[in-house]
Amino acid sequence: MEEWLRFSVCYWHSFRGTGADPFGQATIKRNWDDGTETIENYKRRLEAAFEFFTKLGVKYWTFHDRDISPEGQTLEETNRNLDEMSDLALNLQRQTGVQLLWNTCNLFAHPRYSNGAATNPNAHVFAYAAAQVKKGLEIGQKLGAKNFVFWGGREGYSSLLNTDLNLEMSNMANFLRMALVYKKKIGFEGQLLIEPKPKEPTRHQYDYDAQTVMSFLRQFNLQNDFKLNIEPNHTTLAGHGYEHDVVMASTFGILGSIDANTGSPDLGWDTDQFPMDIRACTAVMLQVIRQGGVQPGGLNFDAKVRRESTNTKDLFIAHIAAMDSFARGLRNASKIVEDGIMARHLKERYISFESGFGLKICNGLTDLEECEEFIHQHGEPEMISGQQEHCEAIFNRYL
Ligand code: XLS
Ligand code: CA
Ligand code: CA
Repeated sequence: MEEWLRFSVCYWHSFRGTGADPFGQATIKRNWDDGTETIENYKRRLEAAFEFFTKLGVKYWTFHDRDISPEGQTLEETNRNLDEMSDLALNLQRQTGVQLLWNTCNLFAHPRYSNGAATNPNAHVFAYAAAQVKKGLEIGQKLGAKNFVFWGGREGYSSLLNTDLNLEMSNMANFLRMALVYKKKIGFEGQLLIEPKPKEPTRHQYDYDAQTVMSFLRQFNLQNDFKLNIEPNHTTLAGHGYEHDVVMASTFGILGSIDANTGSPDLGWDTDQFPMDIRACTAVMLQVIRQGGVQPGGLNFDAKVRRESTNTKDLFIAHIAAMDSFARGLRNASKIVEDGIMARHLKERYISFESGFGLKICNGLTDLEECEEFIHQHGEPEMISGQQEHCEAIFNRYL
């Protein structure tokens, strides 16, 4: 059971305290947090977080570098802060047994990254971001991270009038290649993940959705070294259904982890809400079962309680109820797989490709002339129902 449901708490949303949220949403002030940018406050916050993970019984956590330690005046000072804070994190991990699902670098909040990090028109900023990722990989290795995430919140454009698309995207590929080389050099074994998102905070982001990132990776020959961290709230922001990118990425063998949250279908932005929709959780777990689990990834709750949910208890309820939703999703999905009714339906729909001329098409053994000849012999195809409503009704029986 546990490996199917490898839950992780996102430190950013639940614990980083009163710092300004890059999306302008308020972060609730908690009683362990005095709101200062001091190392003492960062330590208190981290200790509270591990107490929370332990009470919750969750086995994994995730963070951005800047969530756990303050930025200094220079890179040296910033890295010293990070060394000190990651020492504490390592101790807390050892004491509690909580492991790091992934860490990542915040390459989007600081004003230096306003015009992008890896895709910045200024080479100096590119170098800064690269130095930050170098440190991030070292910290990931130190804390035994199972994965390392790249989320390109500023990698995109606000106007095409001042943007060299080709240069920016090839720089982004070089940036990722440099990270890959360094990861291998230091022996960091975590899986590298890219998290797609179409927009917000940038108007257009290059990592638009799963299919876009897959073709980018192939274009630059990086497809064997990166997988995707899919966040369904980003998927819906890209105009797709909730589970679309999970299914898409998984179908092509590149689903690495899931930031298991949801948006508000009536709103058009990234609300990062806790996943409470059993239908959606069932659809995701169905795909997770089909691919045999997402390890070394997991289900990370990249979600925040609503601004109005001000009790510490709300933080517990949110995580517990979200875990329960996925547990129910897993149960439903496993029943769907066990019964095999939906799988039989799917197989039946494509039965014409299993033999005869259909099999020839599948195997790439025919051509346009032969298809024309086939039509001359067989005429108009029979109309076959897609039976969507029937499938929806069957699916509903499991919820
Ligand atoms: C923001 C993203 C971010 C990534 C990590 O929308 O979800 O939190 O998961 O940088
Ligand atoms: Ca996310
Ligand atoms: Ca998000």
